[in-house]
Amino acid sequence: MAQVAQGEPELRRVIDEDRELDGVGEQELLDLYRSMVLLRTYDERSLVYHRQGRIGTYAIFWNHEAMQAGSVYALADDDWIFPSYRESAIGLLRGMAPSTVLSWWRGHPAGWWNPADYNVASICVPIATHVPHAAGLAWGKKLKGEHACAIVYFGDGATSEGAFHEGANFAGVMQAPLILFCNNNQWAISTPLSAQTRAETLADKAVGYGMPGVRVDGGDVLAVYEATREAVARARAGDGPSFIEAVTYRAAPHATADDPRAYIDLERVEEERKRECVGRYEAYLERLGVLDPAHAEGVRAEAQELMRRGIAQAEAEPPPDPELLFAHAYADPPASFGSDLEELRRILGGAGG
Ligand SMILES: Cc1ncc(C[n+]2csc(CCOP(=O)(O)OP(=O)(O)O)c2C)c(N)n1
Ligand SMILES: [Mg+2]
Repeated sequence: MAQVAQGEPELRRVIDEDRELDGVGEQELLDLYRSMVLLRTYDERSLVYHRQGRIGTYAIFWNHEAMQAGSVYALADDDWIFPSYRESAIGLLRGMAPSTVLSWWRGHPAGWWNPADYNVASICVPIATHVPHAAGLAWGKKLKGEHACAIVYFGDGATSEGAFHEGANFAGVMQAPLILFCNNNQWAISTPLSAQTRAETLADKAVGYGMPGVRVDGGDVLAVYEATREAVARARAGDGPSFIEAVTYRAAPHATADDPRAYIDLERVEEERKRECVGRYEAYLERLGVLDPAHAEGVRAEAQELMRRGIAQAEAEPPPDPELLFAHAYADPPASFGSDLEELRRILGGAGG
């Protein structure tokens, strides 16, 4: 059966094996730690902001930080990132302000950015539809003779979508410099992996597209980094796309609107929460003598402060003009738009601007 357990031997690991990676010294280890703490803090604060009514529905990514930080660390700044909603805050690792991502979750236009400013595409909510976009961009890089590659993030559920197959096949056929990064958290809202596929592993799907597939422990930031670094090297060498299956288990609700107690294995969640990825990495760094409590506290305090400023900035944005709801859709807008907008302004009154 396709259901996979974290203890399975074929998952690539670094932390639990106490391996050290070539080219990864103290500074690199601490950079990765800072990225993970930034993401963890973003996520935990966002849940609080949601409960306080300060942001809308939010897709929690608690315990997905190793997958996001480890993979982005293997990229160069001119490589492109195509996130799904689960990676909403990944732009922070490219210097995007927290207020931008918080504004996105507030449904405010200040949450839109120009993808070319960060080489980070828009956050994709329709499952897997960004996979062909990423494949196309990567192919374009190849056609232009540029050395940059692209990475696209999606979940286990996305592998059942047509767009995933189209994008993967296209990347394979065109030998596009693309990394297909699957966060296999074993749930697509309430649909378990066992109902998603009869394939033994998701990485097996790579064979059908003529690309290598690798399975890593998604809670091990260094294993993720190592696998992505290899995929990036392949892409740059002109050897085409790679598929990475990062295996984890969703340790939080799908999103703030979800109550997983109706379907999830709560004992398993409890186990996963004990083995969460930031704590595992901290313990590894402490074993190596690279991280001490004062340094860790400093990194956490810096991230907390960034978030405090981020939410204040997002909340200070003036209300958006309702006209934006109608803009950018038609070259010649239908006549009814004018009266619709007038009605909307009337309903919103002073509140809508
Ligand atoms: C095309 C499409 N169909 C359905 C949905 C509703 N939906 C939102 S999240 C989700 C589950 C996706 O699961 P997975 O791909 O495993 O990603 P995860 O949320 O676990 O990161 C679904 C079905 C959607 N957003 N887009
Ligand atoms: Mg999933």
